[in-house]
Amino acid sequence: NPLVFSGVQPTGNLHLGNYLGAIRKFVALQENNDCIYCVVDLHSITAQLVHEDLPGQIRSIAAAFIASGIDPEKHIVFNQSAVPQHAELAWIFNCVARIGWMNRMTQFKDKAGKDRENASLGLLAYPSLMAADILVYRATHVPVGDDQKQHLELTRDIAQKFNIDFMEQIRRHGYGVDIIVGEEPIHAYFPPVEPLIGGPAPRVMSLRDGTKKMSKSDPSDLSRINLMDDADTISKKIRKAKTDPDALPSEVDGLAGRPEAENLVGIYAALSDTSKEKVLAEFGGQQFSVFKPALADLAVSVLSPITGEMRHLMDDPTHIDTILRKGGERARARAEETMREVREIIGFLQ
Ligand code: AQP
Repeated sequence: NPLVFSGVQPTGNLHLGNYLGAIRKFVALQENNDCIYCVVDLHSITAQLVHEDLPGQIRSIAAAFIASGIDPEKHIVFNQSAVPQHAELAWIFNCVARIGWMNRMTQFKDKAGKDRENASLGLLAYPSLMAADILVYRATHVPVGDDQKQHLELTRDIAQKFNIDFMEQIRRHGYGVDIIVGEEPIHAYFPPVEPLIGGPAPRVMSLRDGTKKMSKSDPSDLSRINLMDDADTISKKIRKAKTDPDALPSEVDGLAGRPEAENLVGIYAALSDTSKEKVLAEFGGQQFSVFKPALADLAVSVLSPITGEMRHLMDDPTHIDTILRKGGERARARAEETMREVREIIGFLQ
Protein backbone atom coordinates (compact mmCIF):
# COMPACT_ATOMS: atom_id res chain seq x y z
CA ASN A 1 0.00 0.00 0.00
CA PRO A 2 1.26 3.50 -0.71
CA LEU A 3 2.51 5.09 2.49
CA VAL A 4 2.93 8.86 2.34
CA PHE A 5 5.49 10.71 4.47
CA SER A 6 6.53 14.36 4.45
CA GLY A 7 7.87 17.01 6.79
CA VAL A 8 8.12 20.77 7.27
CA GLN A 9 10.81 22.55 9.27
CA PRO A 10 9.80 24.81 12.17
CA THR A 11 12.08 27.61 10.97
CA GLY A 12 9.98 30.74 10.78
CA ASN A 13 6.77 31.75 9.15
CA LEU A 14 5.24 29.35 6.71
CA HIS A 15 4.62 30.90 3.32
CA LEU A 16 2.55 30.26 0.22
CA GLY A 17 5.38 28.15 -1.27
CA ASN A 18 5.28 25.76 1.69
CA TYR A 19 1.49 25.66 1.47
CA LEU A 20 1.19 25.02 -2.30
CA GLY A 21 4.36 22.91 -2.62
CA ALA A 22 3.68 20.74 0.40
CA ILE A 23 0.79 21.19 2.85
CA ARG A 24 -2.01 21.47 0.30
CA LYS A 25 -0.81 18.22 -1.25
CA PHE A 26 -0.67 16.58 2.18
CA VAL A 27 -4.36 17.35 2.61
CA ALA A 28 -5.34 15.96 -0.79
CA LEU A 29 -3.36 12.74 -0.29
CA GLN A 30 -5.01 11.74 2.97
CA GLU A 31 -8.16 10.73 1.14
CA ASN A 32 -6.73 7.50 -0.32
CA ASN A 33 -3.49 6.85 1.57
CA ASP A 34 -2.00 6.15 4.95
CA CYS A 35 -0.10 9.39 5.74
CA ILE A 36 2.55 10.46 8.24
CA TYR A 37 3.23 14.20 8.53
CA CYS A 38 6.10 15.45 10.62
CA VAL A 39 7.34 18.75 12.03
CA VAL A 40 11.04 18.18 11.38
CA ASP A 41 12.54 19.93 14.39
CA LEU A 42 15.86 18.05 14.23
CA HIS A 43 16.35 19.52 10.76
CA SER A 44 15.65 23.03 12.03
CA ILE A 45 18.90 23.19 14.05
CA THR A 46 21.15 22.36 11.09
CA ALA A 47 21.37 25.89 9.65
CA GLN A 48 20.69 27.82 12.87
CA LEU A 49 21.37 26.14 16.20
CA VAL A 50 19.60 28.42 18.67
CA HIS A 51 15.98 29.49 18.04
CA GLU A 52 14.15 32.12 20.03
CA ASP A 53 10.91 30.15 20.37
CA LEU A 54 11.32 26.64 19.01
CA PRO A 55 8.32 25.19 20.94
CA GLY A 56 6.10 27.94 19.47
CA GLN A 57 7.46 27.31 15.96
CA ILE A 58 6.85 23.57 16.25
CA ARG A 59 3.29 24.18 17.43
CA SER A 60 2.63 26.64 14.61
CA ILE A 61 3.59 24.10 11.92
CA ALA A 62 1.37 21.48 13.56
CA ALA A 63 -1.40 24.10 13.74
CA ALA A 64 -0.95 24.82 10.02
CA PHE A 65 -1.32 21.11 9.23
CA ILE A 66 -4.51 20.82 11.25
CA ALA A 67 -5.97 24.17 10.10
CA SER A 68 -5.35 23.18 6.47
CA GLY A 69 -7.46 20.05 6.93
CA ILE A 70 -5.12 17.21 7.96
CA ASP A 71 -6.95 14.74 10.18
CA PRO A 72 -4.64 13.72 13.05
CA GLU A 73 -6.96 10.89 14.10
CA LYS A 74 -6.86 9.09 10.76
CA HIS A 75 -3.24 9.97 10.01
CA ILE A 76 -0.13 10.64 12.10
CA VAL A 77 1.03 14.17 12.97
CA PHE A 78 4.07 14.48 15.26
CA ASN A 79 7.40 16.19 15.80
CA GLN A 80 10.56 14.42 14.72
CA SER A 81 12.57 14.68 17.95
CA ALA A 82 9.84 12.70 19.75
CA VAL A 83 10.87 9.64 17.71
CA PRO A 84 14.60 9.01 18.36
CA GLN A 85 14.59 6.23 15.73
CA HIS A 86 14.89 8.95 13.04
CA ALA A 87 18.27 10.03 14.43
CA GLU A 88 19.35 6.43 14.94
CA LEU A 89 18.64 5.47 11.32
CA ALA A 90 20.22 8.75 10.14
CA TRP A 91 23.48 7.70 11.85
CA ILE A 92 23.42 4.40 10.00
CA PHE A 93 22.70 6.24 6.73
CA ASN A 94 25.65 8.56 7.48
CA CYS A 95 27.75 5.43 7.25
CA VAL A 96 25.98 4.22 4.08
CA ALA A 97 26.09 7.55 2.19
CA ARG A 98 29.32 9.01 0.77
CA ILE A 99 30.66 12.49 1.56
CA GLY A 100 30.82 13.23 -2.19
CA TRP A 101 27.06 12.67 -2.47
CA MET A 102 26.40 15.24 0.25
CA ASN A 103 28.88 17.75 -1.19
CA ARG A 104 26.93 17.77 -4.46
CA MET A 105 23.63 18.86 -2.88
CA THR A 106 22.61 22.30 -4.16
CA GLN A 107 20.70 23.09 -0.94
CA PHE A 108 23.90 22.51 1.06
CA LYS A 109 25.86 24.77 -1.30
CA ASP A 110 23.19 27.50 -1.09
CA LYS A 111 22.75 27.36 2.68
CA ALA A 112 26.44 26.94 3.54
CA GLY A 113 27.35 29.90 1.31
CA LYS A 114 30.99 30.74 0.68
CA ASP A 115 32.28 29.68 4.11
CA ARG A 116 31.54 25.99 3.63
CA GLU A 117 34.19 24.81 6.11
CA ASN A 118 32.26 26.62 8.80
CA ALA A 119 28.82 25.10 8.08
CA SER A 120 27.59 22.60 10.66
CA LEU A 121 28.21 18.92 10.03
CA GLY A 122 24.43 18.54 10.49
CA LEU A 123 23.78 20.80 7.48
CA LEU A 124 26.00 18.56 5.33
CA ALA A 125 24.28 15.41 6.65
CA TYR A 126 20.76 16.92 6.31
CA PRO A 127 19.76 14.63 3.38
CA SER A 128 20.80 11.57 5.35
CA LEU A 129 18.37 12.50 8.15
CA MET A 130 15.70 13.23 5.53
CA ALA A 131 16.22 9.75 4.05
CA ALA A 132 15.87 8.29 7.56
CA ASP A 133 12.64 10.28 8.18
CA ILE A 134 11.07 8.62 5.15
CA LEU A 135 12.60 5.16 5.27
CA VAL A 136 12.16 4.54 8.99
CA TYR A 137 8.47 4.06 8.03
CA ARG A 138 9.42 2.48 4.67
CA ALA A 139 7.25 5.19 3.11
CA THR A 140 6.88 5.04 -0.67
CA HIS A 141 5.50 8.48 -1.63
CA VAL A 142 6.77 11.91 -0.58
CA PRO A 143 4.88 15.11 -1.48
CA VAL A 144 7.38 18.00 -1.62
CA GLY A 145 8.17 21.18 -3.51
CA ASP A 146 10.47 21.00 -6.52
CA ASP A 147 13.44 22.22 -4.42
CA GLN A 148 13.53 18.86 -2.60
CA LYS A 149 13.84 16.73 -5.74
CA GLN A 150 17.60 16.27 -5.41
CA HIS A 151 17.29 15.17 -1.77
CA LEU A 152 14.75 12.53 -2.77
CA GLU A 153 17.07 11.19 -5.47
CA LEU A 154 19.69 10.86 -2.75
CA THR A 155 17.17 9.04 -0.56
CA ARG A 156 16.76 6.48 -3.36
CA ASP A 157 20.55 6.16 -3.65
CA ILE A 158 20.92 5.58 0.10
CA ALA A 159 18.11 2.98 0.13
CA GLN A 160 19.61 1.21 -2.85
CA LYS A 161 23.12 1.13 -1.39
CA PHE A 162 21.79 -0.23 1.92
CA ASN A 163 19.80 -2.89 0.04
CA ILE A 164 22.85 -3.96 -1.97
CA ASP A 165 25.44 -3.73 0.83
CA PHE A 166 23.26 -5.82 3.18
CA MET A 167 21.56 -8.02 0.58
CA GLU A 168 22.88 -11.26 2.08
CA GLN A 169 21.89 -10.31 5.65
CA ILE A 170 18.44 -9.11 4.53
CA ARG A 171 17.82 -12.50 2.89
CA ARG A 172 19.30 -14.47 5.77
CA HIS A 173 16.92 -12.83 8.26
CA GLY A 174 13.96 -13.33 5.93
CA TYR A 175 13.27 -9.64 5.39
CA GLY A 176 12.75 -7.62 2.22
CA VAL A 177 11.03 -8.25 -1.11
CA ASP A 178 12.17 -8.81 -4.70
CA ILE A 179 11.80 -5.61 -6.73
CA ILE A 180 13.06 -4.22 -10.02
CA VAL A 181 15.05 -0.98 -9.79
CA GLY A 182 15.66 0.36 -13.30
CA GLU A 183 16.43 -2.87 -15.17
CA GLU A 184 17.96 -4.66 -12.16
CA PRO A 185 16.09 -7.17 -10.02
CA ILE A 186 17.20 -6.78 -6.39
CA HIS A 187 16.08 -8.06 -3.01
CA ALA A 188 15.21 -4.83 -1.20
CA TYR A 189 14.59 -3.98 2.42
CA PHE A 190 13.94 -0.27 1.79
CA PRO A 191 11.50 0.54 -1.07
CA PRO A 192 12.35 3.05 -3.81
CA VAL A 193 10.75 6.36 -2.88
CA GLU A 194 8.60 8.30 -5.36
CA PRO A 195 8.55 12.10 -5.10
CA LEU A 196 5.14 13.74 -5.63
CA ILE A 197 6.08 17.10 -7.08
CA GLY A 198 3.63 17.99 -9.89
CA GLY A 199 0.92 20.63 -10.11
CA PRO A 200 0.88 24.11 -11.62
CA ALA A 201 3.17 25.63 -8.92
CA PRO A 202 5.79 23.02 -7.94
CA ARG A 203 8.22 25.85 -7.15
CA VAL A 204 6.57 29.08 -6.04
CA MET A 205 8.88 31.99 -6.81
CA SER A 206 9.59 35.21 -4.92
CA LEU A 207 7.10 38.03 -5.57
CA ARG A 208 10.07 40.37 -6.02
CA ASP A 209 12.14 38.22 -8.37
CA GLY A 210 10.58 35.50 -10.51
CA THR A 211 13.91 33.65 -10.78
CA LYS A 212 14.31 33.10 -7.01
CA LYS A 213 12.38 30.61 -4.88
CA MET A 214 9.88 32.04 -2.38
CA SER A 215 11.65 31.36 0.90
CA LYS A 216 11.38 31.93 4.65
CA SER A 217 14.91 33.28 4.75
CA ASP A 218 14.49 36.01 2.09
CA PRO A 219 15.16 39.28 3.96
CA SER A 220 12.29 41.03 2.13
CA ASP A 221 8.89 40.23 3.61
CA LEU A 222 7.37 41.58 0.38
CA SER A 223 8.90 38.60 -1.43
CA ARG A 224 6.50 36.12 0.14
CA ILE A 225 2.93 35.66 1.35
CA ASN A 226 3.03 34.29 4.87
CA LEU A 227 0.29 31.98 6.04
CA MET A 228 -0.29 34.35 8.97
CA ASP A 229 -0.60 37.52 6.81
CA ASP A 230 -3.93 39.32 7.08
CA ALA A 231 -6.09 40.13 4.04
CA ASP A 232 -4.75 43.69 3.61
CA THR A 233 -1.16 42.51 3.73
CA ILE A 234 -1.81 39.78 1.17
CA SER A 235 -3.49 42.30 -1.18
CA LYS A 236 -0.67 44.81 -0.73
CA LYS A 237 2.03 42.21 -1.45
CA ILE A 238 0.28 41.03 -4.61
CA ARG A 239 -0.29 44.63 -5.74
CA LYS A 240 3.42 45.34 -5.27
CA ALA A 241 4.56 42.06 -6.85
CA LYS A 242 7.06 42.61 -9.65
CA THR A 243 5.60 42.14 -13.15
CA ASP A 244 6.38 43.16 -16.71
CA PRO A 245 4.28 45.77 -18.56
CA ASP A 246 2.58 43.38 -21.03
CA ALA A 247 -0.89 41.90 -20.87
CA LEU A 248 -1.25 38.21 -19.97
CA PRO A 249 -0.92 35.85 -22.96
CA SER A 250 -3.74 33.52 -23.97
CA GLU A 251 -1.49 30.45 -24.24
CA VAL A 252 0.99 28.94 -21.75
CA ASP A 253 3.80 29.23 -24.35
CA GLY A 254 3.43 33.00 -24.10
CA LEU A 255 4.68 32.86 -20.49
CA ALA A 256 8.17 31.79 -21.64
CA GLY A 257 10.76 34.37 -20.61
CA ARG A 258 8.24 36.05 -18.28
CA PRO A 259 9.09 34.43 -14.92
CA GLU A 260 7.02 36.82 -12.77
CA ALA A 261 3.92 36.42 -14.95
CA GLU A 262 4.38 32.66 -15.02
CA ASN A 263 4.70 32.57 -11.22
CA LEU A 264 1.49 34.55 -10.59
CA VAL A 265 -0.47 32.48 -13.11
CA GLY A 266 0.87 29.27 -11.51
CA ILE A 267 -0.14 30.50 -8.05
CA TYR A 268 -3.63 31.35 -9.30
CA ALA A 269 -3.97 27.92 -10.92
CA ALA A 270 -2.73 26.07 -7.81
CA LEU A 271 -4.98 28.06 -5.45
CA SER A 272 -8.04 27.36 -7.59
CA ASP A 273 -7.10 23.72 -8.30
CA THR A 274 -6.97 24.23 -12.02
CA SER A 275 -4.33 24.48 -14.77
CA LYS A 276 -2.40 27.47 -16.13
CA GLU A 277 -4.16 26.85 -19.46
CA LYS A 278 -7.55 27.41 -17.85
CA VAL A 279 -6.37 30.53 -16.01
CA LEU A 280 -5.06 31.99 -19.27
CA ALA A 281 -8.27 31.05 -21.07
CA GLU A 282 -9.99 33.34 -18.56
CA PHE A 283 -7.40 36.13 -18.15
CA GLY A 284 -5.46 36.07 -21.48
CA GLY A 285 -5.30 39.59 -22.94
CA GLN A 286 -5.97 41.22 -19.55
CA GLN A 287 -3.56 43.59 -17.81
CA PHE A 288 -2.04 42.86 -14.40
CA SER A 289 -4.21 45.67 -13.05
CA VAL A 290 -7.14 43.29 -13.58
CA PHE A 291 -5.40 39.99 -12.78
CA LYS A 292 -3.71 41.06 -9.54
CA PRO A 293 -6.90 42.02 -7.64
CA ALA A 294 -8.52 38.73 -8.75
CA LEU A 295 -5.46 36.83 -7.50
CA ALA A 296 -5.49 38.75 -4.21
CA ASP A 297 -9.18 37.92 -3.65
CA LEU A 298 -8.54 34.26 -4.41
CA ALA A 299 -5.50 34.08 -2.10
CA VAL A 300 -7.42 35.74 0.73
CA SER A 301 -10.42 33.44 0.29
CA VAL A 302 -8.21 30.32 0.44
CA LEU A 303 -5.80 31.44 3.15
CA SER A 304 -7.92 33.43 5.59
CA PRO A 305 -9.92 30.47 6.98
CA ILE A 306 -6.61 28.64 7.53
CA THR A 307 -5.04 31.67 9.21
CA GLY A 308 -8.11 32.09 11.44
CA GLU A 309 -8.04 28.45 12.50
CA MET A 310 -4.27 28.56 13.10
CA ARG A 311 -4.68 31.56 15.40
CA HIS A 312 -7.48 29.79 17.24
CA LEU A 313 -5.38 26.63 17.70
CA MET A 314 -2.35 28.65 18.84
CA ASP A 315 -4.40 30.47 21.52
CA ASP A 316 -4.47 27.35 23.65
CA PRO A 317 -1.62 24.99 22.73
CA THR A 318 -2.85 22.06 24.87
CA HIS A 319 -4.87 20.66 21.95
CA ILE A 320 -1.87 20.78 19.58
CA ASP A 321 0.43 19.36 22.26
CA THR A 322 -1.93 16.40 22.76
CA ILE A 323 -2.07 15.74 19.01
CA LEU A 324 1.74 15.80 18.79
CA ARG A 325 2.19 13.57 21.85
CA LYS A 326 -0.28 10.94 20.61
CA GLY A 327 1.12 11.14 17.08
CA GLY A 328 4.63 10.70 18.51
CA GLU A 329 3.59 7.53 20.34
CA ARG A 330 2.05 6.02 17.20
CA ALA A 331 5.03 7.02 15.05
CA ARG A 332 7.52 5.62 17.59
CA ALA A 333 5.83 2.22 17.56
CA ARG A 334 5.99 2.06 13.77
CA ALA A 335 9.55 3.33 13.53
CA GLU A 336 10.71 0.83 16.15
CA GLU A 337 9.40 -2.07 14.03
CA THR A 338 11.80 -1.03 11.27
CA MET A 339 14.69 -0.31 13.62
CA ARG A 340 14.48 -3.70 15.33
CA GLU A 341 14.94 -5.30 11.91
CA VAL A 342 17.62 -2.87 10.79
CA ARG A 343 19.68 -3.51 13.95
CA GLU A 344 19.37 -7.23 13.32
CA ILE A 345 20.34 -6.87 9.65
CA ILE A 346 23.44 -4.87 10.58
CA GLY A 347 24.35 -7.21 13.42
CA PHE A 348 23.91 -5.00 16.48
CA LEU A 349 23.04 -7.00 19.60
CA GLN A 350 19.72 -5.92 21.11
N1 AQP B 1 9.00 28.24 -2.90
C1 AQP B 1 8.52 27.01 -2.74
N2 AQP B 1 7.70 26.46 -3.66
C2 AQP B 1 7.19 25.20 -3.51
N3 AQP B 1 7.46 24.44 -2.43
C3 AQP B 1 8.28 24.96 -1.48
N4 AQP B 1 8.73 24.47 -0.31
C4 AQP B 1 9.52 25.39 0.29
N5 AQP B 1 9.60 26.48 -0.47
C5 AQP B 1 8.84 26.25 -1.58
C6 AQP B 1 8.36 23.15 0.19
O1 AQP B 1 7.86 23.29 1.50
C7 AQP B 1 8.17 22.11 2.22
C8 AQP B 1 8.72 22.47 3.54
O2 AQP B 1 9.89 23.21 3.39
P1 AQP B 1 10.90 23.26 4.61
O3 AQP B 1 10.30 24.00 5.71
O4 AQP B 1 11.36 21.91 4.91
O5 AQP B 1 12.16 23.98 4.17
P2 AQP B 1 12.64 24.91 3.07
O6 AQP B 1 12.47 24.28 1.73
O7 AQP B 1 14.04 25.20 3.48
O8 AQP B 1 11.70 26.17 3.21
P3 AQP B 1 12.07 27.62 2.79
O9 AQP B 1 10.93 28.46 3.02
O10 AQP B 1 12.63 27.67 1.43
O11 AQP B 1 13.17 28.02 3.83
P4 AQP B 1 14.60 28.60 3.60
O12 AQP B 1 14.41 30.04 3.42
O13 AQP B 1 15.30 28.25 4.86
O14 AQP B 1 15.19 27.93 2.38
C9 AQP B 1 9.11 21.28 1.35
O15 AQP B 1 8.38 20.24 0.75
C10 AQP B 1 9.58 22.26 0.32
O16 AQP B 1 9.87 21.63 -0.91
